[in-house]
Order: sequence, then structure tokens, then C-alpha cells
Amino acid sequence: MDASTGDKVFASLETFRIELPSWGFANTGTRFGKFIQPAAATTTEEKFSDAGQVHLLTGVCPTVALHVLWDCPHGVQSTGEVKDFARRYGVAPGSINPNLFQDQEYKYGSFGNPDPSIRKRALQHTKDSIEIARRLKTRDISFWVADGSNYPGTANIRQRRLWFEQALQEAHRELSPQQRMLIEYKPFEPAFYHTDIADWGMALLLSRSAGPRAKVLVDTGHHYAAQNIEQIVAWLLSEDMLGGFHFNDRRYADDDLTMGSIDPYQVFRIFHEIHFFEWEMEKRADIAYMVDQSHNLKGKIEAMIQTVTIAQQLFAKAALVDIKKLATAQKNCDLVGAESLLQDAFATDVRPAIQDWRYSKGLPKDPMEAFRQSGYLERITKERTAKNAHNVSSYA
Ligand code: LRH
Ligand code: MN
Repeated sequence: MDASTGDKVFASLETFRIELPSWGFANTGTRFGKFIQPAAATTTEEKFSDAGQVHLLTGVCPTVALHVLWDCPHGVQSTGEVKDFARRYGVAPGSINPNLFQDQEYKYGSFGNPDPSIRKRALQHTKDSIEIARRLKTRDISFWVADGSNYPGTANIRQRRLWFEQALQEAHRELSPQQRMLIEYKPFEPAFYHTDIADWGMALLLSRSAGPRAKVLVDTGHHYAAQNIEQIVAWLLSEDMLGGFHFNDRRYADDDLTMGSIDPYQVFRIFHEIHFFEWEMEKRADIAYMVDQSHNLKGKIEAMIQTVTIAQQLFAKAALVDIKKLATAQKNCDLVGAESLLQDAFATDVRPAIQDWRYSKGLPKDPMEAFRQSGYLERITKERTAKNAHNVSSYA
């Protein structure tokens, strides 16, 4: 690999950081059940410990996203112990995810519920989540709201939009100047007729009406198969409304498979649009790169290490596109020339340069091998097997 390519890989890795989801270390499944892993994390401390292991081995995932009901069982009172875990395991709390979909009260919605007392309850949980973020000195409050309906005629879609606007405006007023709110869209599931925040346009309009500190979160799994996700990314960038990503991969729907496992070129094309934007605007885009996956079959920590290393590879490959040449080819409608610049970058094996970068940082060249040699998995399996044995696997 020529020096300049190596330098470009090194430069891209210097700034690339990706946040891990606490729930990626826990026993999760599908509606048809879940397969219990004896080493899986069940406590918030164990999730910090596992995330700390991945950061120790890769050096590029210094924060872990928290889901309030799953990781802060005592709400705001949980922030003290979370700070202890962060100190003990060397990873900081990242984006705070309110949970407005799990409680029975949210059967007919949260912000969109016709019952004002339920909407009030949802807003109080949101304010508590913002307070948790404030006490943990973390920046992003990341909203995914499952609200919607399953049958035509059962919901007043326009009225529910107004309720969402009111709730998100009130939430925005609670934010401190350093904080942001990220609004995630999803076309369906668990609602199967309409979802209140179903696509990027709805999330953008709700973010705009909420306030300047509200941005859109793009979960790569939340698109119909034929949608051009990198075009949505390009539009959100040009609107200065792109706040972050939840990366995963899918063959069909919101499959939450490991990033780049099905369509790595998709992620490459997204990273390319971001590099292109930053080159043209001569400024860094303020984007939170995060993973959001459900490791139903793969070992949870191995799947996370695999994800982080694939993310580094795809980010570095996209940084190899000669954008100056690309801009010229685009202007000259040199279709093959332009496309080949992306294909050549994507086809470049950046793994040796990434290993050199890790070595230069005192990190293991091969994080997966280092993990397998560490004995960490054997230790936590011993510690956690008894506890996980009681974990329910059936759906119903
Ligand atoms: C919804 C979603 C959301 C999270 C959840 C774990 O599908 O992507 O981001 O809250 O997964
Ligand atoms: Mn998500």
C-alpha cells in the first residue's frame, strides 16, 4: 500500500469513534424466543465490563449507549452507580435512550396516546431521562418512539402528530445548552398499519418544530429494502439535520444483524457521502456513530468486536475515495470514471494499514484474537452461568 493511502487510513482512524449499545451484550431474541448465552450480561455493571473489554481491545468505542429502563433500574438514582461503573471499566455513558414502548400503559401509544395522563407519563419519563443525561454529563438523548396503529381508521394521525410536536417541544425546553435530542424514525414494527415517526421527513419536521438542538437519527435497519439510504443521509447533511446513526445490517427488515454482514457496500456509500460533505464543506460533520444490534446467535462480545473492526475498515475505505478526481468526473459526466473511484477504494484491502495503526497506538493488531487469548470469556462464563440459567427463553 503506497504511503499516501496508508496516511489516509491512519488519518481516518484517528477521528473515528463508534458507540456500543449496552443491550448488545444482553440476552435478546425475536418474538419467537431467545437463545440464552451463559456469558451474556444481565446487570448494568456487566454491560459496562463487556463494553470496557471491547474498548480496551479496539481503542475506538469509549462510550456505551444506555437504555433507561434496562440500565437505570432506579431512574435518576441509578446515575451514581453508573458513574462508578464508567470509572471501573474505562468506558463513559453515551446516548441516553428513554423507553416509551415497554410499559403496559403504552399499549395505545406514549406521546401519541389519546389518554392525556399517559402522554403526561411519557413526558415525565422523558424529563427523567434528560436529567439522567445531565447528571452523567452525556450529550445525546436518543428517542425511538414505537407509537402507531395496527388497523386503518383506528388512529387520528394528524392529531397524534400535534401531540408529538407538543411533547418534543416540551422535552427540548428541558435540554441544557450542551445537550441534543436525536429523533429516530422507523417505518413499521411493532406497529403494522401506521407508525407516527415512520420516515426521515417526519423525523426532520418533528426535529425542526422541537428546536435547534433536535436532530435526526438514521438507523440503517429502518428503511424499506429499495430505499436509497445514502441519499437520505446526503439530504440530512445538506439540511444540517443529521445527528447520528444506529448501524446494523439486514436482509429483509429491521433484522439488527452485525454491521456489514449483508451489504458492506451500503455502509461504505453512507461513509462516502459524509467524507464528500466534509471535503466540500471543509468542516467535520457533528455525527454520533453508534451500533444498534441484537446478537441472537453470535457470541455477544465477539459480534461487537467484529462490528467495530468492520466499521473501521469501511470508514477507512471510504476515506480513500479521491474526491477531487471524483468531483471532476461528476462535472464531466464521466460515469465509469466516477464509479470506479468508489469501487477501487472499496476494493482496497485496508486491514494491514489498520493493524499498523493499532500497533502505533499500543493496541493489539488483531482484537478478536487478543480477546480469544484473554480468558475474559471463560471468566465471565463461570461468573454468570448460574444467573443466566434462570433467564426465560420463550416468547409466550
Ligand atoms: C428500535 C431500535 C431503537 C432501540 C431499539 C433497541 O428498533 O432501533 O433504536 O431503542 O431498537
Ligand atoms: Mn435503533
